[in-house]
Amino acid sequence: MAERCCTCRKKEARVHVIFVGGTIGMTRNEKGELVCVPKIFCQRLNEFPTCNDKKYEVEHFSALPLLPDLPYRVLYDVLEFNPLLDSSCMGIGDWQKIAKEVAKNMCSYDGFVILHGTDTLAYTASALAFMLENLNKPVVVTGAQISIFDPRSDGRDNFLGSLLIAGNFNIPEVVVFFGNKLMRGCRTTKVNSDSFHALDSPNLPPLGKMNVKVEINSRQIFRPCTVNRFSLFSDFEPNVAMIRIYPGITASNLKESLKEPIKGAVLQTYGAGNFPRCREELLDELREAILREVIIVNITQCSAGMVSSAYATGSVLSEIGVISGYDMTQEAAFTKLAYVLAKPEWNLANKKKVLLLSLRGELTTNKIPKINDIDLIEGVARTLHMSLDLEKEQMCSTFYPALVAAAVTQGDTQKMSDLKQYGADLCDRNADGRTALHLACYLGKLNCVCYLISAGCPLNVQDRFNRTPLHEAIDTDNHEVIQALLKNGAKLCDPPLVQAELLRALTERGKVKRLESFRLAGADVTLADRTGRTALHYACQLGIHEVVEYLLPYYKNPLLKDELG
Ligand code: ASN
Repeated sequence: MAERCCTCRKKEARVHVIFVGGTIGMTRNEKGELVCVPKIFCQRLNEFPTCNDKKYEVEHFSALPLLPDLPYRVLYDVLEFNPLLDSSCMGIGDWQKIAKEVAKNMCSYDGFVILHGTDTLAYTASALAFMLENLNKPVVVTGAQISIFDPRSDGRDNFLGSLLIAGNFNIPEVVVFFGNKLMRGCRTTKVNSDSFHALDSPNLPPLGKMNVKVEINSRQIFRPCTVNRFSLFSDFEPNVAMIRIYPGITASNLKESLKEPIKGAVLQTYGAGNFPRCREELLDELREAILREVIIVNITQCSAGMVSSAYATGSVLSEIGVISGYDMTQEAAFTKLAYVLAKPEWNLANKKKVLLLSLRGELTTNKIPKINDIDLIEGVARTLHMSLDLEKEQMCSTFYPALVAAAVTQGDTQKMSDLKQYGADLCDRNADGRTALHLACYLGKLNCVCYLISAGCPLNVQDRFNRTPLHEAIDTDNHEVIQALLKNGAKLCDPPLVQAELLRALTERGKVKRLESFRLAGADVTLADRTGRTALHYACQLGIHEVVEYLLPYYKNPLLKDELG
């Protein structure tokens, strides 16, 4: 469940609805044409009892009736854009306006619903997915094929379903809810101009369905492995072209589409990414544009599937430097390219690398999927016929610590990041109060230590023996690990007398390396114990030369040095 807004009453979720335009809220003019009329939507919304529980009044919010199978009653307010737009009139500026409205209200609501025309809804959903970085709340985009005010309309179900999803589920993504299906926003495309299933996600199964039951496939939810705070990046490169290859396309047409000031182009090729390889003059145009640092991304014209280098007609493109767009929709490819091109901190090479990555779950690479730990958990759940969320949760809390520990032992930060993405808490403590960071420090796995620190794991956490990760690093003489811990705020928390006792014990055993580890971690090797004697006293008394030699430079007090002779 999304972290509830602290101002909310228990069991209430607050959703901010942004009405941008589109058929969903249109009415007919005197000529019978569908048009957006300002203010009508909010006024007439009150006519629908399913969208408005009049008995439940809360400030300026409208309330949905409480549904038996969903935990939160959804309260919502509506902001209407001015002007209201048919989505075919929308562009980058409108995406930015929506994103800014979401970002401005991020802390005050549990979720967002964007009411939008269907024609370019998939473009807006993809653009928002990239702009809203490190999103941690649901942003549900929806619309309708028939106005919500017509006697027969898909708009009411789409609106209601979107509100329920935005208020009841922890889905940190921009999603599209349409025709009872919940889909990842940057995977959707408009597929039908007549059907109530106007939008689809051809290359990714739905994230959920609203039939008799509301079923959310939590494994499909994209959870970024980062602890970065939500931020808005609303710049887009406006000079991005979409070029569709067709039989007989001329070199001059292609040249025209790629000419200055174009900075990037989405190339829609045949089938699995095939290009007329025999047309050298077309390849020359692409080569020339790439030389001018134009980034070209290859996607398929087919309504489903991905580009690959199965055919020579496809591999020729990667040979000349065209980037694979894998199975991205045209909407995702276009908005991703415009987003990546606008990033000032990435140079050309980095932009090309980032384009090959899945930033918001918008693409599937053709790497062979391997059976992973998560499949193992799912498999066990299925075998044991576990269906209740509570049972699964209990099983995960048993499995995850062991899997995280195994990943640390293997020094596999990718696995740790996968586990985190699936819900493992990397800061979890076991029965002894020990964390993955204790283990990583003990094993000297510097990469895991750094990963866990960046994932926000507490540094000075004490297990039931009062040992911190720093103690583990000292006891295994992992100096690099000690330094990484200290640099990020770890502290030696033992009282001075305890430290002095330890110094004495190490001295008596001649442990020079451990003394150095202890000193590096912040211990003062000149500390005196209860009797006023220091490690150097004991080293001299016992005649342990290497320890005396090691300690002497740290004893700045010349009198003491003299006295010890
Ligand atoms: N032309 C409308 C729009 O995209 C279509 C719709 O919403 N169904 O705004």
